[in-house]
Amino acid sequence: MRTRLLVAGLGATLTACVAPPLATTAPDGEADVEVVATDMRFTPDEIEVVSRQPTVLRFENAGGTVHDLVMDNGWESGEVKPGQTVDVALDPLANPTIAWCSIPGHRAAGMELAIEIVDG
Ligand SMILES: [Cu+2]
Repeated sequence: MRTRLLVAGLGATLTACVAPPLATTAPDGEADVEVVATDMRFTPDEIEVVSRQPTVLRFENAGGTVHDLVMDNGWESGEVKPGQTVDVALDPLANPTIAWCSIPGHRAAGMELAIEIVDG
């Protein structure tokens, strides 16, 4: 499987690539959707993405502990430290799904994010 995570800073060097980089980068450009993680929820707890389009999700951790986002298709944001904001590229999605925080206990405590699909 292709590596989807890059350390902050590498993203800028990849902008010349033909395919959009699937990368976690420091926020610099436009994000399509924004989610703020606190302890223990995502705000909003539901987002909409355009069907079959790549989406840039700005993920801010305003909580006091590490959080992340994962999906059952194997996608993961990587850990985001308290106070850190990253832009993460979501794979194109065709069906609604749920993302959640994989830190032990966090999903059970409420850290789920519903992802709804809208037509472009
Ligand atoms: Cu968490």
